[in-house]
Order: sequence, then structure tokens, then C-alpha cells
Amino acid sequence: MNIQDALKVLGLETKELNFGVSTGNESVLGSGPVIASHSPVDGNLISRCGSANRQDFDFVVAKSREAFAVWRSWPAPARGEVVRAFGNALREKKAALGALVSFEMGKSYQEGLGEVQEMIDICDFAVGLSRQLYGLTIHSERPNHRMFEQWHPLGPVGIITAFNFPVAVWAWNTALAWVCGDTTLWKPSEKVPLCGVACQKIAAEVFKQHHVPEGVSCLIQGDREVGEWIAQNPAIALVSATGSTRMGRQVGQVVAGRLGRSLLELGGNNALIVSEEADLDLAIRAVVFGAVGTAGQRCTSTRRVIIQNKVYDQFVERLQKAYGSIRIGDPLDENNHMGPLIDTQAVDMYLKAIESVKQEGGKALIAGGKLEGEKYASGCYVKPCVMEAKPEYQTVQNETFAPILYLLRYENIQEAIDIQNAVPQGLSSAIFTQNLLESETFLSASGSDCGIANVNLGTSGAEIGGAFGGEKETGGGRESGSDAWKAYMRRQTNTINYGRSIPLAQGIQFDL
Ligand code: UN1
Repeated sequence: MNIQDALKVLGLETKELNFGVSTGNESVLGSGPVIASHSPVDGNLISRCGSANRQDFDFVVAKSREAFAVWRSWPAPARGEVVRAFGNALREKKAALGALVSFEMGKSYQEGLGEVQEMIDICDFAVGLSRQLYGLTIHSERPNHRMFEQWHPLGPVGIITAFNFPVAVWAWNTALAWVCGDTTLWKPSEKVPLCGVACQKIAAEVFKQHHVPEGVSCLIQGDREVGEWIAQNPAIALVSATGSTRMGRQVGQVVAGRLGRSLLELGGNNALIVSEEADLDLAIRAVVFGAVGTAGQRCTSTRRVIIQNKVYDQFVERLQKAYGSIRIGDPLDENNHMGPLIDTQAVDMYLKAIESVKQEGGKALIAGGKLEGEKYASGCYVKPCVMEAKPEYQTVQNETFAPILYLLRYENIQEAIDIQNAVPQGLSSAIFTQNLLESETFLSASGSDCGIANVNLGTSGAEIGGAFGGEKETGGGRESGSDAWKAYMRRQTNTINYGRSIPLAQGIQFDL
């Protein structure tokens, strides 16, 4: 699908200026600075969007609070019905929204479609969940007492998302928050504002049909200042932030300062171990998709491969062959595997990281570099780079959001696990081995310290059914599947006395 057709389907084609502030059906430009969105594909202006100033922000927060007072009393399965309809609307617009994601962010069309599929999947998950927001019953130590717990809606949820998953991460949060009875306020990355407008429009239309109160789904475009307002505002019960560790540290500290709740999904520095007992064909495929997919701009991208000495040369030889077949260019052209980086600043950071590794003693095995020529006129296209490095290099310890892969060596499995864990981040990890003892060691308490640990599959491309997130500087939050919904609700413990006396717990006597 070409971008013009996609914009038409999404109802965005004629807009000179798109809204920056929305509470659902009521959408306005906003009085903050206008945000221009340029596609990294060709460097051209896609659209301009408004943004929120402080007054707009306060207005939206007030609307979100009002809506919460109503929305929280809808039965959860009725809220689930709305999410079901939203998922269906996404099914209808999948091709168009996937194309917009691809064009505004730069990931391949296949990955753009995959991202919309992730939204649809989390909606399905949330619909089922709307009938399963279970609490426990607990046996009381006191006679004629009953104890149980129940989960109540929490309040307005602030959602700060990154450019690399411009629509799916919002949906992970909103689909759960909505069935849980929360309202949402979304600040998309200012690098992909049109994706924000497109999603908000789809939600608003569905919400109108289902008579959902104005203010359940809010959009507030803007830069980091808007993010700071979200972090500071005590009316926002939960702040879910996805992005760099630097951003998350600031948001987390501010939210903690007001004793609010935060859910942080921050940087990763994901490694994949290739044992001498690995199926190398599978390992190569996983490494290439992990390192090159989304041009290395997933938080789950494979950044380090830790290879057993005996298979190192063979692995490198096959990797070089596989990299040789990667086609780079317009991501909407399905012949290409890899599109551009998000902007020229990202290209500079990519080049700087390669230079720093060289200065630290590393060597490029596959040179990488910036692509020049008419096809690459936006200045955002690079070649994937593979470097021999040492685990302790400063650059290897940091997350660079680019297709740079570091090759590291190991001799025994414990050494490989130690290298894998010896970074500040803890999001995703993987091992390729056919040896049960190795894989179980990797998954044991002394194994990978990451939130995600896979055997014989790559570090990226998680399904929505599992809890998603990581440890250490990744921030500790869990989004998406499993019981991640609990972060979006408040737990209440209830004890009921149906007897005719009032015994105290712990056997305390207090007779009057
Ligand atoms: C992200 O990069 O922020 O596991 C999210 C994956 C995707 C989600 C990535 N399902 O790679």
C-alpha cells in the first residue's frame, strides 16, 4: 500500500494541520508549538500537528478525571466490548496503519503490519481479561470472618511512548487500562505524531459508537515538557513510560517523589549466546532479524552475540554471507529488509558508536557506514555493521539504537552467562543450544538476569501473551500479557465479620 492511499483510509489526507490535543471527539490544534513530521524514508514533510501547552494539558487532565468517575462504574465486560470493537476497527485499517507506521518511523512494511497485529492481539487478550479480573479469597484466622481481595480501577494513566513502536506500545497500555476501568492520556514521541493522530481517530470513532464518555482516551502531543507535566501531576495515578534509561530515570524519580506509580520499560542491551551445540542455521536467522530488524531500533534488538570459541569462525563466515543478502531501502518496498534510521541524529550516533568501539580496540568485520546517493537522499540510511569487541568496552555497555552488532567470545557456559549479565540493562536474552544442561542453566536462578530469556529463538519479537519488560536499568516494569494488568488497578483487601462478636487478629485480648 502506498502512503497516499494509506492516509486516505485513515482520513488524514486533506489535513494541512492535524490536531495535537484530543479528549476523544473533541480535538483541537492545541496552543503549544507545531510539530513537523518528516519521513526518514524520503526526508519530506508528512504533516504538521499541534501540541499541548500547559493550559491544554490541565484541561485534558480534568476531562480525564471526569471521565474516570463514569468509566470506572461500567461493568468490566462492557468495557471489554468497546475494546473488542476497537480491535475490529484496527483489523479493518491494518494495512493503512501499518503503512503509516512504516513511512513515518521507517521500519519495513512487514514490521509495520506486525506492529498493528500486536495491537489487535492485545485487544483480544484484553477482551478475555475483562471477564477475568480476579481477586483471591483467603481463609480468615478469625471465626465467622471472610476475607477476599478485589481489584478496582486505578485512575487516569499517563502513557509516554517512544518512536520505535509508535502504535503498539500505546495499545499494550490502553487495551489493558480501558478494560481495567482507567482513562488514558497519551504523549506519543514527537518524532511520530501522525501515528498518534491516526490511533486517536480510530479510538474516538469506536468510542463514539459505543457512547464511551469523552475523556477516556486522550491525546496530548508535545515534547519532553509534556512528559514532565505527566510525571508531576498527582491526578495521574500511573505513569507508563517507554524509552531511554535516561528518560525513565527522570520520569521515575519525579513520579516516586509524589509517591505515584510508574511502569518503566527502558533500554535493553540484549545478548544472544551461541553454544558449540547450537543449530547454527537457526542461530544466524535469529541474529540477523534481531540485529537488523527495525534497523536495530527495537528495545529488544540483538546487540551482542556471545559465541563459543570452537564455532566462532564458522559463525562469522555464515553471518557475513547472510549480511551480504540484506537489501536496504524504501521500507514500503517489500523487497527491502531494512529501512532508514529515524533521523540524521540517529545516524550520527550510529557513526559515533562505531568510531568509539574502534578507539577502544574493536574492529569492524562488516564495515557498515552511511549510505549515499539519490535513493538515500533523506540522509537516514545506514548499512548494518558487525564488530569484534570486548564485553567491557564502554560502547558495548551502552545501548546504541542502531544496527550495530558486537561479537564476543567465550569458552564455557558460565562465562557466557556472566558476560551476558555484565551490562547495566536487563531486558531480553537468548541462547542457542541443543544441550538441555546448557539451556536449563541459562534459565536457572544463576542464569540470565533479564526479564525475557529465550531458548533457540531470538531476543526480539515477543508475543503479547507474556509479561514484557526487564530488570536493572530496564526499569522493572511489566506490560502486555500475563498478569501485567495488575499494574493498572488497585487491590483492595476486604474482611467481613458475619458473627456476633468481634475477635481481634493475632489473638489480642481487649475486653471492655
Ligand atoms: C520495543 O522495542 O519497545 O518484542 C517493544 C518485540 C516487540 C516489542 C518491542 N514485540 O520486539
